[in-house]
Amino acid sequence: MIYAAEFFIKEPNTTQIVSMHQDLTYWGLGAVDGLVTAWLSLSPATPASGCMDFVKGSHKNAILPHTDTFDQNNLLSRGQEVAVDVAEADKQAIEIHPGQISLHHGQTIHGSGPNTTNDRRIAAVIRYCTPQIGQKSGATDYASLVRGTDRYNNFTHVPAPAALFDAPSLGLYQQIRDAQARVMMKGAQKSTGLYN
Ligand SMILES: O=C(O)CCC(=O)C(=O)O
Repeated sequence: MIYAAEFFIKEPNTTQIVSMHQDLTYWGLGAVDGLVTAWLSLSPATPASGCMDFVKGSHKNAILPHTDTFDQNNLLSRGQEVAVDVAEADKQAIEIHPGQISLHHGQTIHGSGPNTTNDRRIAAVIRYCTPQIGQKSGATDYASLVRGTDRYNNFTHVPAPAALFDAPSLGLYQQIRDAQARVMMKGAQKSTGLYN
């Protein structure tokens, strides 16, 4: 199933970063193996343009405590940062080029630096999950079946949009976003503006 699809765009010569974090921290899905992010590079992702840095083997950790920084310079919803010191030597920059993907587990510690180049750094991110996992907070959660059969019914199935920007699909998108934001922003003292 596709759990989420989004763009991570850094404009040329900007300071925005993604702090080191584990994706599963605030998603309400628990510590699960059944979720992987495919990060598709649509422009060169290099150390200079702010490619992702990963901590090798870090997916074997539990979900670690995170601190909300609410830093406007951070592309994450609450500016969350893993509350452990990650040594520079433990970060592995993964340089990839248009058409290539990297895959990361939901507990892998990762982040990225600023884009210091004259080109946009653009990634299309697709988060795939197995139907066995599901929202643990009790809230309704959503995913799109892309192959096989869902025998678990943990997610409300999202159909493909009937047409580009058609009103019912946009309405459903807003409903999904609101539901996921409520889980993701639970307990947050404020917002970085990504979710109201
Ligand atoms: O695009 C980035 O720099 C970070 C993306 C990210 O954290 C993710 O896809 O989980």
